[in-house]
Amino acid sequence: ELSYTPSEIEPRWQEIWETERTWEVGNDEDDREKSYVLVMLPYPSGEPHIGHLKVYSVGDAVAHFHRRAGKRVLNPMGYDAFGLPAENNAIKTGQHPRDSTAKSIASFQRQFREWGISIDWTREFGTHEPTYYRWTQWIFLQLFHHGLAYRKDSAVNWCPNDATVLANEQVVDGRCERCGHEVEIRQLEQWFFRITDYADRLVEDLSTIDWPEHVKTMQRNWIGRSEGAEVNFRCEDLGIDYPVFTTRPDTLFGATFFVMAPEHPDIERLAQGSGNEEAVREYVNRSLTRDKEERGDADRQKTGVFLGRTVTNPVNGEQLPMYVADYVLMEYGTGAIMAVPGHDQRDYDFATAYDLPIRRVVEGAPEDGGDEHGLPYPGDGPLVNSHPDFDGTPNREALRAIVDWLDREGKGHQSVNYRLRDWLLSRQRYWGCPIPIVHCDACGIVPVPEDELPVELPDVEDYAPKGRSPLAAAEDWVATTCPTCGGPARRETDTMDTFVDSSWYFLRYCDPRNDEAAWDPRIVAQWSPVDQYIGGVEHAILHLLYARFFVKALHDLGHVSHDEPFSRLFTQGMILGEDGEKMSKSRGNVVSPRDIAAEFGVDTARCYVLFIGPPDQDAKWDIEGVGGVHRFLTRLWRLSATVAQELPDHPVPDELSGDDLALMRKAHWAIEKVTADMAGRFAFNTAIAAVMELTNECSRAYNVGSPSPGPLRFALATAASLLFPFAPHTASDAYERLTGDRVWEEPWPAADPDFLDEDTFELVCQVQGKVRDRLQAPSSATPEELKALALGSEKLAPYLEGKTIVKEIVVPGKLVNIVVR
Ligand code: ANZ
Ligand code: ZN
Repeated sequence: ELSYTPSEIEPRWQEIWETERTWEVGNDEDDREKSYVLVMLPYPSGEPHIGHLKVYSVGDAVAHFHRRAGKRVLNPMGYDAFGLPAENNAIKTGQHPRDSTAKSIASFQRQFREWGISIDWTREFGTHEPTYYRWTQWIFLQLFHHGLAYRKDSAVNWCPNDATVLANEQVVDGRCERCGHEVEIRQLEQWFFRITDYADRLVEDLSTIDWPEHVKTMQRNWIGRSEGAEVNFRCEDLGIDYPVFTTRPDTLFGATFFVMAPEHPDIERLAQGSGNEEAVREYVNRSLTRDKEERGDADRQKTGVFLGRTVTNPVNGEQLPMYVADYVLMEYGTGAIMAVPGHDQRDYDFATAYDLPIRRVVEGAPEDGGDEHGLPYPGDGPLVNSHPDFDGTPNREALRAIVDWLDREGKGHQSVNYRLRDWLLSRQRYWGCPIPIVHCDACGIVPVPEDELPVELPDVEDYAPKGRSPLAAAEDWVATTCPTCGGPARRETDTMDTFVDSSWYFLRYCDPRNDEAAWDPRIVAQWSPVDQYIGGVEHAILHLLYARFFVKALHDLGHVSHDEPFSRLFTQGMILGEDGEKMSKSRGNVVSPRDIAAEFGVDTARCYVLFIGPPDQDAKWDIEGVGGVHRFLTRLWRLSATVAQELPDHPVPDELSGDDLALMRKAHWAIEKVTADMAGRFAFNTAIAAVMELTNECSRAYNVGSPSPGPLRFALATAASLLFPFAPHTASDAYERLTGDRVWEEPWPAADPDFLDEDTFELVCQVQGKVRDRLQAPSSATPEELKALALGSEKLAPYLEGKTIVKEIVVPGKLVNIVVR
């Protein structure tokens, strides 16, 4: 009895791939089409988990499929080694980040090899290596020289626990994305990338890439492009114009009050002398401690305080009372709004709470809700109660006319607003890429000359965060000379956000050992863009937006020729614990890929994480299912080994019948099914299921002893060949036993149409709209053929006799209706 022993099979094949450097690919083009298949690089903190196994199994299946489809595949690997996870892990375990990172990287490397992932190891790097971050610094300088990296004093998100600033993208529900601590607002000098310059293109170009719709929607919402107008409201008392941003200038005649954000710099001044100073000050102080998400929440009770002043509505001269209220945010628009309670829900809630007038200026009824007057009404319709020139005019038309009028009068203009803010990239942390800048008293901010890069991260004794960067303590390193005047200067001590490192690594993979430049543009052009990018949906906004921005900026600066990094994106779902909860140490439901591999073999683990369900969806771990997959691999391998040993190596005969024909048909059916599942929609689960079906047919045929050796060998070798992208070791072994060949050197199998059952459907045949027959029709039939089929039906004949056919209506794939007279 032959026994399936993954512990023997798997290392044997891994060694062949390793010593023969099977998965390496050079940069010399040949006549094959290129395919850049990339899985997001891991953060090396701790050990790889089951989610890693899944995502790299997905990537590997795609890479293998493309290779065997005749493409030249680039499938590299690296480590996103800087940043908070690595540093926090280091602080927790008391090791220097460099050591703990190196240890984690070694663990990832070992497991990638043990999993048999087909990586081109010659291109590997960690983003913390000076040979890499030298070029991260170089890119920073390119952006700096073109005004796309700048420093400014601003209110920033501060995590007191991690003692660092956070980008807006890293604040979730008012809390630090990493540690969950509540975020505070602090006023600090920080470095920014001018991503807002690219807001329009980042929205528009989404239409040029093949990404899941929900990811595009998340990016669109994050960028939050709004078209509207800026309109000036004058406070006559102070003689100051306060502009507001509105998407609805058509509702200007419905403005009944005016609201400013608590952070608005003029609040104190406005309240002065109103008799309301104390209440205003108290309200402002209270608001500052509330987080933004909560303030923006539509359902929250609206609060505010009267400022004791009015502004003039530019379209009708009405005096509108001014309020301070925390539902208006300082970061958006101008930090002040005109309130139109008749048509905006938040304004309506505020007006009801403070007994302010509500006026309808657009006709129409809301789809749901609204008060007894149908207000607030957010929709479109003709204007009312506005101005004789506009009343009766459709509001969208009036909107344009009103903006033109404002423009002519100098009281406003068309404007586009974005939710997106510039990318705050500086961090007061140790474990990151140093910002290549020095500060000189005489010359100010001076970039480090390119030939002095990299600015290496010095070793420090104490790398724990304490409010200023730990680098500030490395005095020898900080003290330097100014590249411009030669006088004494100080190095910038902040480091870069780790998202900077991962915004260009996919370019470096193309030309990873280049020490003259970040890359050779011709080599990058040859591989780019990434054809298939694979990773977690948690990166839908941050990483994917930043990388798109980098590529567009580098494109504009002439460093790359493409301007979208990832043509196609796949986001994989999570593997949940057996209890349906997210796997976590505290829940005790964590499954370790090493344990599973040790018990069942790597191929079982790989196959199972792909078989568990559609790979873009979350799925529950199920140990029974693991056993099922293991039995399937065992059956396939054993049968292959047995047949290879027992049965002669006959070719498939030309004339086939009975079980032989059935088995050949099944094999070709499986080829077609797996190919379609792989090429179209990443349906690895149904692809594996098809190989299981084919294997079962082979077993059945072998057990009843009916098929000839040729067809059985062919069907089994086909099963192994189709299984290869998912279980490469087992498949290679089975295939070699059956054919003597290496499966990865074989082209992807093609289904022979002669063996494919033609697809049919049920054709409904009607006369005068009444169903008279149902026939099986080939899916490929033309409308003419369908008509002919229906007209030939015996059941229709009595209804057609003696009649004249006036019309035949054909609905392909469904019915034929014959109209007679
Ligand atoms: C009058 C109006 C009437 C508005 C109406 C809406 C509906 P989006 O679409 O998200 O861009 N707004 C402007 N600045 C704001 C701020 N800093 N804080 C809170 N709200 C602000 O939203 C634009 C609308 O949000 C603007 O248009 C403004 O209210 C409000 F029937 O102006 B609107
Ligand atoms: Zn100087």
